[in-house]
Amino acid sequence: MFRLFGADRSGSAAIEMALTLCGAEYRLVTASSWETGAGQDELKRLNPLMQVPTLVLSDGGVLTESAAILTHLGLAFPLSGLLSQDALERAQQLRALVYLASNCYASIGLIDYPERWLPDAGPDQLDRLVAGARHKLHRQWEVFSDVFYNPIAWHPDAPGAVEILACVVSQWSGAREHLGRSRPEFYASLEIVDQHPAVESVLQRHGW
Ligand SMILES: N[C@@H](CCC(=O)N[C@@H](CS)C(=O)NCC(=O)O)C(=O)O
Repeated sequence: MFRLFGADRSGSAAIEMALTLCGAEYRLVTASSWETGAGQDELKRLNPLMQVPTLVLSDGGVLTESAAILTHLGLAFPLSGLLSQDALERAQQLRALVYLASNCYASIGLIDYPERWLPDAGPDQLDRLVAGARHKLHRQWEVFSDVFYNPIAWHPDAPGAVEILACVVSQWSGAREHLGRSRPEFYASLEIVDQHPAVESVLQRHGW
């Protein structure tokens, strides 16, 4: 039994989708840095960054970082389809997962909390930083589409770790709308991912 620390409309949605594909039992603990409540102290103890998703494994081990969690689940549940059994295809999937986490997801952290990067800045400077990060985020999504929207790395009809993480992270900061304009074919393929039963039910639960 896994325990997943998460919050509505957060990255924990991707791990809910993955656990569903694994057929794994899990208990959801609602907790985050922005909602005070019973779970917050435990989240802070498990993950000093107080970020979600944070996953507690059956032996009590703690996993953070979406790309690491999805990779672990893909390896631990080979029949889930989260990761390919083909080594070369899997290599591209690992590249795509790390790309999403270190580029697109990281930009969201900057957009949500610009004061962590510029603690002494005034509102105008923070607004400029957010606008710049948002522009960079949209460019990062264009590059994701240009590099990974191909038959080796991208399988919208049978979503795995990459499609799931892309589906969730693209919900934020106008990424979907931007892709709809700049990369319409990739955007349409994200909508196919959205319709997979394991994905759709979680999207609905999160109000997306
Ligand atoms: N590098 C982490 C980022 C996780 C993250 O930033 N999660 C957000 C929610 S989507 C969060 O908990 N932010 C709260 C905070 O940083 O205080 C990952 O890939 O999982």
